[in-house]
This record gives sequence, C-alpha cells and structure tokens, in this order.
Amino acid sequence: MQGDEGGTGTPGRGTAVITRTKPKTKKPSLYRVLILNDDYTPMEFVVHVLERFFQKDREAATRIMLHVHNHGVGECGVFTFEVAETKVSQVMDFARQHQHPLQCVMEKK
Ligand code: TYC
Repeated sequence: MQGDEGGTGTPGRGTAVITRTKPKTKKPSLYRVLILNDDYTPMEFVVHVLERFFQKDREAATRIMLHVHNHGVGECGVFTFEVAETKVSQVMDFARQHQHPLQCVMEKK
C-alpha cells in the first residue's frame, strides 16, 4: 500500500525514495580477434588485411603477420562482441573473395 516494496518507483504518502547517485554501469565483455597461420595465404595479403580491417600501420601489420607465421596464431585486436563479429566476417569474406584459406576467429578474453 505505502512505501515502495513493490519496486514500482512510486512512493506512498509520507515516504521517501533514495535515488541512486552513482550510475550503474556494466562493462561489456571483450573479445580477441585472432588470425591463424596456413601454408598458402601470401604474407603480403595478411599484411594488407591487418592494415585494412585493423588499422595497423605497415610495421605493426608485418610484425603481427610474422608472429602468426612463426607461432601459428596471433592477435589482431580486442573488441566488443558485435565489433569482433563484424571484423571476423569482413576478414573471412575478403579472404574467400581472393580464394585464400586465411582463417580469422574470435575468443572471449
Ligand atoms: N604462412 C604463410 C606463408 O608462408 C603466411 C601467413 C601468415 C599466412 C599469417 C596466414 O595468418 C597468416 N605464405
């Protein structure tokens, strides 16, 4: 009847509502976008992918590409779910268009 026990936000007569002062925020989960090594995709193509879809300069792109070439997998960037999904699709579509077997995946951090 009175008060806000029902959680409606509507106080009864003669009651007070304590409002939240600090806004309640939720940090979005983050996802790593990874590229995988293979024996066929040209090194130059991978460097181009890193420049085009991950805004890497040539030096950073080359370093990541060589890391993947030598270690099998490497990180292109860390993004929220939707952005990571979009990056993976863009890379996979681009690789397919050029008939390269390059694989790109995402994993929760
Ligand atoms: N291993 C490939 C080659 O020797 C180059 C390469 C690097 C392919 C990174 C994929 O994600 C990759 N041509």
